[in-house]
Amino acid sequence: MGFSTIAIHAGNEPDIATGAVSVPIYQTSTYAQDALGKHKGYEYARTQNPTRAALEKNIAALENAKFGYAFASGMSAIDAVLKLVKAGEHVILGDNTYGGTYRLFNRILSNYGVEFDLADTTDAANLESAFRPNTKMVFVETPTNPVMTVTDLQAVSDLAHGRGATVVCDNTFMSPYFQQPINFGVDIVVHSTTKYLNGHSDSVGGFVALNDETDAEWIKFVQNGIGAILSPFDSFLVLRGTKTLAVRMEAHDKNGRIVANFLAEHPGVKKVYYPGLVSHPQHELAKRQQTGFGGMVAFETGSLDNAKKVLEGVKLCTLGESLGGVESLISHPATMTHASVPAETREKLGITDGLVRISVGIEDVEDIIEDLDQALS
Ligand code: P1T
Repeated sequence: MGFSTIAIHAGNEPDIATGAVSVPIYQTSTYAQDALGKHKGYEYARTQNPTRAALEKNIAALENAKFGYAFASGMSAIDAVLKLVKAGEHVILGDNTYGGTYRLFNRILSNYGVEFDLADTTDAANLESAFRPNTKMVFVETPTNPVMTVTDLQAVSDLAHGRGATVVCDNTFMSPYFQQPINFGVDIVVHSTTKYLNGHSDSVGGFVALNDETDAEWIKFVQNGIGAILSPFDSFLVLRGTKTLAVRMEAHDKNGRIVANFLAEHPGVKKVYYPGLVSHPQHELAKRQQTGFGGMVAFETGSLDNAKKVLEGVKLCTLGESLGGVESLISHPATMTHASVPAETREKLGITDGLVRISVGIEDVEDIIEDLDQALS
């Protein structure tokens, strides 16, 4: 079956009780039991909820995974995956990830004995030297937030599996429409569903998709045991969002390419970070691994002053955190999404004070270009 057919139908069977075509929001905290130990498969809503179960089936299918679990946020999904790692074990973390992911390792997990090192995962040799005897996991984002570097998922998976490590990929920027990491050997896929999967900037959520049954049992145990579950209403919203994922991603991609090319030629822009540009150092890899380039574009304005002029000069694009919604959002990674990354690491990665990030929406692209043009001038 094709992607859109799966997106529209997986998990979306008509409601057994009423025939409702749209999965109802089962807004309940508990379920009546027929007799002691006799129930319909639902005992308590932290443990099971039919709306959440429908979404879990849906996104797992889109990621080509057997199992899927929906969480209260992208961060809680990532945290649940890190519960596969014990004190004294080691994780290799891609050196550019969402700032909150870095903060989770650096400020929280480190307090519980989880060891980690940053590595430039775009370079296999570099990655190889980061392995330690106790390395349990390699965690990458591709393309990365915000400088859009691309990691070769098959190469990383081959290397990590040779060392007995699990590979996790944050697929938030591509969504399963443009990239299915499991097809390249990745073991676990995580998402912030807050972004493209929901797509309308009106819900915060996260997802874990995987094939290994033992790890899946543990993730499910953590989901219930810690309780950072996605609510029935948010599950409904994301389930509604994924039905149009294909058409939205096509539109984001079309606009993203046009905006990236416009910026690349603009005299006020020093550098553009977008894997769809032939000038991107990993353009060929991106073409191989992704079926599109998406709507995330970052660009260098040269200084904080220039960045401020753009960020405060836009009229259509909204200055704000987050991404992946239908509306164009513009942000300043150094002081917003990546403020928790040390200044010298930011500088090394290209997350300068002059860097601006746009989540290109699906408005008429001429209007987005006109807005950026007037802000840049
Ligand atoms: O915000 P939350 O749903 O908890 O997701 C965290 C997260 C995880 N992974 C990636 C790649 C992300 O970009 C994010 C959240 N990012 C932003 C809020 C942002 O503006 O970049």
